[in-house]
Amino acid sequence: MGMTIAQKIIKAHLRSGEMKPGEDIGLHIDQTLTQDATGTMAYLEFEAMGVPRVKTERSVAYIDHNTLQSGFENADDHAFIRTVAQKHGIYYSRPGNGICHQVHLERFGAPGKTLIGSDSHTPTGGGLGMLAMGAGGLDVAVAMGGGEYHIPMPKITKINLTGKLSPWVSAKDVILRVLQILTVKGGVGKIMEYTGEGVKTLTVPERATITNMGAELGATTSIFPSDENTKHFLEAQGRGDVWIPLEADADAEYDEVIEINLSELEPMAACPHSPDKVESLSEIGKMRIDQCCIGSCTNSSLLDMMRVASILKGKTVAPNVDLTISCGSKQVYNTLAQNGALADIVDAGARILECACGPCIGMGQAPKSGGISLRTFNRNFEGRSGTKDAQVYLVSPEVAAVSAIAGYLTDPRTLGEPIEIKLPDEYLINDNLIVPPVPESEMDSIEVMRGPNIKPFPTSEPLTDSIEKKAVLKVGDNITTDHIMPAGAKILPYRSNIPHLSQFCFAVCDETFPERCKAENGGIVIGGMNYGQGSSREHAALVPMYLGIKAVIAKSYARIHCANLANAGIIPLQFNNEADYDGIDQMDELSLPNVKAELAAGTAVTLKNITKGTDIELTALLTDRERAMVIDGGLLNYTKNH
Ligand code: MIC
Ligand code: SF4
Repeated sequence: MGMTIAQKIIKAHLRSGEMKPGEDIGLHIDQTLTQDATGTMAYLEFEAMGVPRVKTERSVAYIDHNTLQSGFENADDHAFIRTVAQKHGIYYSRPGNGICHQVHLERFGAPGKTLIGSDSHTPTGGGLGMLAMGAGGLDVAVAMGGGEYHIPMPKITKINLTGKLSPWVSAKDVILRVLQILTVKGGVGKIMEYTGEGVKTLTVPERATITNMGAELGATTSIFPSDENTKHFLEAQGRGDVWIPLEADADAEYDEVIEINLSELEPMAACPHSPDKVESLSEIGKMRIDQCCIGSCTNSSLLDMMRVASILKGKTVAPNVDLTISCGSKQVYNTLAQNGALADIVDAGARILECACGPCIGMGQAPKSGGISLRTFNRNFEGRSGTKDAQVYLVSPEVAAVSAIAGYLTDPRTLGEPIEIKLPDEYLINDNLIVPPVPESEMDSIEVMRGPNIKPFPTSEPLTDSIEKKAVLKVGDNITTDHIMPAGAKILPYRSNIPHLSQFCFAVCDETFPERCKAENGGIVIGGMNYGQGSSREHAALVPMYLGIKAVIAKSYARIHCANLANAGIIPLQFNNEADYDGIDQMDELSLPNVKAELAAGTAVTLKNITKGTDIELTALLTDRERAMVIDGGLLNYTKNH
C-alpha cells in the first residue's frame, strides 16, 4: 500500500512503536526550536538532564515573545537563554531577528525533516514539507538530549485542494474555511495533509499560513508536499541544497477526505472568541472597528506585507482606527525598507512594531474597552488581547489593511484588480543576528547567566497509592491554556518563576482558584470537551502541579496539554460516560482509592464521589510509558530514573 507524505517521514524517523492510529510511537527528532516564553523552562529542564551538548542536527533558541522589557525580568531571561544556548550547542536568534516560526521557515526548515518546538505553531514548518510539531518544553529538552518524541500515531486527513484563489481571497481564508468545517477540536489526533491541483497555486509562505493555523484545529500537525515552489523558495533563501521532492503515493490511503475548491472561497473572519466561529464578511456586515493588527507567525511574511503595503500606498488610516504592523522577521523588514514598501506603510499612518509576537500574545496594544480589533493572528480567545471585553476578529492581511483605511470591516474585493506581487528570486540573506554556539572544546568558558528571575525547575513527587481531594474547580468545554495560565505583558516575564505565576492560574475563569488550592491543599480539576486547547505552554501543567492539582477529569483533551499534564505527573483522566460530568459539583469530595495499582496495571481508574456516594469509571489517557512516568512523578523523574 502506498504512503502519505506524513507517513513517509514518520516511517523514516520511527524508533519505537507501530504506525497504527492511536498507538504510541517514538520519533527521532532532527531539529528543535524554542522561544523565550517557554524556552527558559525548557533549558532549565535540559540542564537538569545533564547532557552536555545537544544531539540534534539543528536546535535554535529564538527570542520573540517577551520583548517588552518593562523590568529586568525579560532581559534576564534573554541572557540566560543566550548563554545556555552558546554553551550547549544551540543557535541563538537574537531579539530583533523575528518570530521563531517565520525565521525558522526562512533559514532552517527543510523538507522531510522532523522538527519539534516548544510552541504550538511549530507546524508552520509543514509549509516546507517538514513534519513539524508543537510540544511541551520538557519534550523538547528530551529531544535535544537525543531522546525520542512520543505521540499517538495520528490518523491522516487528506485536504484536497482544487481550483485557484480568486483575487483578494487569501491563504488565511483557506484555513478559516477548514476551521469552519472541522472546528477547534476537529483535528485532534490527526495530521492534515494538503494535496491536489490547488497546491501548486500556493507559494511556501501561503502554505505556511495554512499549516500554522492548523494548530487551531487541535491537529498534531499539517503538511504540504515539497515541490517546485518549495525548491524555488529554498533556492531564493540560498538553501537549495536542503530541497528534496516529497509527495504522497498515488495509492496512499487516508482516514478522511475533505474537498476544498479554492475558487469558491471568499474573504472570511473568525468571530469572538474562538478561531472556529467563522463567518463570511458579508454575513458579519458593515462593522465599525477600533484597531487592526497585522503580523504574527500566521501572516507576517514578505508576501503578506507587500500586499498590505500595496493597499496602504497613498492612503491614510481612518481616524477611528489604530493600525499596527509587525513583520515576521528582520529579512522581511529589511526587504520592505530597501524596496520602499515600508515608506508606504509608514506614510499611511501605521504604527510600526518590532518583529516579534507583540500584540498576539498581549505584549502591548491591548484594544480600548469593548474595542473591536481585526487581527491577522491565529487566536482570539477571550482576554488574550489584554482587554477582557475586547472583540477580536481574525482576518487576512488584505482584509485588515483595507478595513483600516475604511474604518469599518471591508471586503477587499471592493478595491478592484489587485497589484500582482512576485516573490524574490533571491531574498536578502544576512544571518548576523543568529549567534552560533561555541565549539564543544570551549563550552567550559561560557558561564550561564542566571539573573534573579531564573528560579529552579519545580520538583514533583512520585504518585501515592491513593488520592483524596476535592473538585476544586469545575469548568466547561474548550478551556484553553490561556484560561489555565494566562499570558500578557504583566505575567509573561515570570515564565521561569512558577510560584509567582501560580497567583494567576485560571484567573480568567475564577480568580479565587489559587487561594482555594492552598486552603484545600491541592485538588482535582473537572473539565469538559477539548480541555487544554491552544498554546503548548507547559506552565499550564507545571503551575497546577505546584498548586497541588493531582488529576484532571475531563470529557476529552487537546493533545499537547494532555502530554504536558503527564510530563508534570498530573493524571489526565477521561469520563467513560460523558454524562458523569454532571454528577460532580465543584467542591465535592473525591477519591481515587487504588490509583497507583490501577495505573500500574492499565488505564482503567475508579473514582468515588464521596459527597454524592457514587462510583464513576474513568480512563487514564496515558500510554504505557506515560503511566510509568506518572508513577515516577513526571517525565523529569522518569528520565533520571531510566
Ligand atoms: C501562543 O501563541 O499562545 C504562544 C504564546 O506562542 C504559546 C506558547 C507560550 O505560551 O509560550 C504557544 O502557542 O504554544
Ligand atoms: Fe507568537 Fe502569536 Fe505566533 Fe504564538 S501565535 S508564536 S504568540 S506570533
